[in-house]
Amino acid sequence: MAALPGAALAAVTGAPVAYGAVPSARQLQWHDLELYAFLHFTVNTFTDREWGYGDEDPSLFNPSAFDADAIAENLRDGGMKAVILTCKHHDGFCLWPTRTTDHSVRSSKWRGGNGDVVREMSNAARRYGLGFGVYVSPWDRNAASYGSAAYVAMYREQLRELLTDYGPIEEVWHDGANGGDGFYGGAREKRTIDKRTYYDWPRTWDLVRSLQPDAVIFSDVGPDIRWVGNEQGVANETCWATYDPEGEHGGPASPGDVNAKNSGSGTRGGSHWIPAECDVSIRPGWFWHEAQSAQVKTARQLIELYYRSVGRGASLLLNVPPDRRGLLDPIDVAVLRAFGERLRQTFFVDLAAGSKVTASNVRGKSKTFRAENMIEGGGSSYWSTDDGVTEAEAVLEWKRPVIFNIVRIREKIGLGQRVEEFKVDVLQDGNWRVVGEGTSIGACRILRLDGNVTTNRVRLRITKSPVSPAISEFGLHREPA
Ligand code: FUL
Repeated sequence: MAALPGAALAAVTGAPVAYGAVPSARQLQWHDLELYAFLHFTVNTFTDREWGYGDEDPSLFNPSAFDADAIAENLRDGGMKAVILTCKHHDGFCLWPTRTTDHSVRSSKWRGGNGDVVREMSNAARRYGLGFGVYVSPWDRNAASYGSAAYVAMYREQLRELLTDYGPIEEVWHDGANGGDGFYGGAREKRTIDKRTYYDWPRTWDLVRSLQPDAVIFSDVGPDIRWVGNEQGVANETCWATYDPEGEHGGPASPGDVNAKNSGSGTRGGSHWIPAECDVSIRPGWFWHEAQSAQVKTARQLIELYYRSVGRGASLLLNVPPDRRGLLDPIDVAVLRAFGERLRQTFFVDLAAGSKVTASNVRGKSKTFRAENMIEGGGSSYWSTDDGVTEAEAVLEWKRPVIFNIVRIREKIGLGQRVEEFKVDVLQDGNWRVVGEGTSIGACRILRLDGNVTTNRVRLRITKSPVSPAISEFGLHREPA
């Protein structure tokens, strides 16, 4: 059959080819969370310690008023999208009635030995619309078998229980910490393991994948989510989602053995998509200590951390430890509420939405890739340029001036992390003035400007990119004073 007239002219420009490593479906889902909570809770809450030795009497664990719903409600009001519970910390005490050891809630007085913190917390999380994740410490200072193959089998069994019996799991958190000495069933000695080989991580991760294919796996080195390299809740100003981890002394990396100097920035052009997670506690310690109640971070400090983590393409994992009642401390709750409220006030209105948008180049002159896509929300569509056009600008215009102090930009990360440098300008008195600039964008880049800006024209300039940019969001917001 002859070609239809005009068919050659109508050749549609397809989507840009993905650049470098791209996120998996489970990572894309995780990117939407951005902000979620950590709950450090165990016998340490009652002994006032950070790392239990492993010889704690299980009857010490006896929260007087544990209320998972109340905790979940507080977290939701604080803007959290999920919660990760320390189901077992280094001391080995299990917050669920595991079949692998007696060292658990089953041997405590709490709920007459019939309680299950993991059950109550996971159910409550879902009731409040929060995802649920599990922290299970690979290091176990209680287990007599620690250091032998039998312990690794036990660790996997604990994961199997948690990943089978508690519904969908959002994230599985593998800590790299290992201090060596412990109770170990009464041996009270130092046990050293080879961090690279002992846990045989690839096998454990296969197990996680088979039981919870949608869960992301966190460790110092991924495979899905990487540690940011500090416990202050801060990513590098330039933070790539791509990453090639290396061991502390070079060579292959594994949990507990990573050159953390590169964790905050990632690797430009790295071969894997392994975005960073910034973990930090609202208090100096990870567990609740009464003596630290005067040192709870303020809502302003948390906001600052939000911009230095989420605002740099990473996530913020904020620890808010339950107290001895099994509730969040009222001081922490007040801070959480103020933090969540401030985020809502800032991001509720997007001033870009009411603008008229023009661009220096639109891919194939097609509606599919027009610059308006950046301000129309939804996130699935994006502005892109023709192949080979790696510098481009889009201008937003309003009839009446707008006032803002926050710029939020997102790339269409399904196509990889593309942009390397960008600038944001505003038109004032007939001249363009640079008000913000940056490097990596990725899932999210937030610029906090130097005070309020009033203008009726804003320009986004992509100034360096190896390939055509693909921008899914350009938002303008006003953070209250
Ligand atoms: C560290 C642990 O040693 C701390 O106790 C805490 O759990 C923190 C989140 O990770 O490696």
